[in-house]
Amino acid sequence: MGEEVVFSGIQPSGRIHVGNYLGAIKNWVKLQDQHLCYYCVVDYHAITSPYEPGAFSQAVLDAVAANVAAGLDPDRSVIFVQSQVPEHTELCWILGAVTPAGELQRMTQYKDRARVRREVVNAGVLTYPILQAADILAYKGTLVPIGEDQAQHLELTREIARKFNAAYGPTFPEPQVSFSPSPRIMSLSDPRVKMSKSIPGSYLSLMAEPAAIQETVARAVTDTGPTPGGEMSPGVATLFHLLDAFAPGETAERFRAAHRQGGLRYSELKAVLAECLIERLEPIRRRYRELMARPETLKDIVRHGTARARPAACATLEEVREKVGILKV
Ligand code: AQP
Repeated sequence: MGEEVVFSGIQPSGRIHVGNYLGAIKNWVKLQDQHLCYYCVVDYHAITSPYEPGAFSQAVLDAVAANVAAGLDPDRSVIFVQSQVPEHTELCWILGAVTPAGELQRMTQYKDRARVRREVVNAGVLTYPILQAADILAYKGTLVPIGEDQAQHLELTREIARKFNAAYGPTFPEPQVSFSPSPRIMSLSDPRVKMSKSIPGSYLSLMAEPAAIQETVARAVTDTGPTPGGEMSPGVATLFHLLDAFAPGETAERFRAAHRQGGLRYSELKAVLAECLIERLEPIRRRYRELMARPETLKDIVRHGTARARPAACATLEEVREKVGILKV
């Protein structure tokens, strides 16, 4: 086992998509061979966005199934659900006492939801990054594999760790970020924004059936007109990112050469990309279906992960409570 303690999380807030996979999960799978890895379905984060309570526990199991189907191994990695380890929320409260409120208001994700998406913003959206810091620091995480959209939150986690250490003595490492080669996959319907579970039409689900893959890829935005200097437009660049990730190298190179020569036919590119996606995602889809048919196995995975995560989080909390001066009777 390597020396890094890896922590990362995913929200059970919709269909897990190829952006989540290429930006995060694929990297998680690789890291589990070398390090102690904690991978968490962050359900308390997800309830800060509109959601369906009656379907929520199923959505959590669905996220567990998708991650295991994509290659996370419950024996090598600690796979668990945030709410099952209440030390995360307790640590969140304590860390809130060293977190500057102004920093929270500066977070792009908060500003985006408050202003751009015009949601009624609850306090949980504002304090979200403190809970994220608690998730990581409860395990004294040193390496955090995430997509680019989470980089600002991780920077705040580092600041919170520094502030806690300065106030109460050295306790937490400052976790480092780990980006995959595709840290930001853009939306298929609007390449100016990232692919996102909560934006219908923006994403391609990792579990999509062949017909849905063909349809989603066929609908993907390419060019809205000629690009200056024959540059690749953002929509076409996204298709090439997917091609690089899911097609054989020579296929991507053939289409790149066609683009350079001005002879790229988008319909052909999309058809080939869809075929590659169908083939490469088929084993994930099959494992996912098998797991979803066995809810008890999924619950066992969560129980097993919780039993491994909780002692580590409890040990950190005990140390933190003592340093902060909390009464022990
Ligand atoms: N488009 C993306 N490209 C690369 N990485 C991405 N991630 C998310 N979108 C992309 C990374 O996936 C991990 C899990 O994400 P999350 O579920 O915690 O939340 P998110 O980033 O907010 O994901 P979504 O899909 O956009 O969900 P909603 O719409 O619910 O907010 C993270 O490491 C993230 O960086």
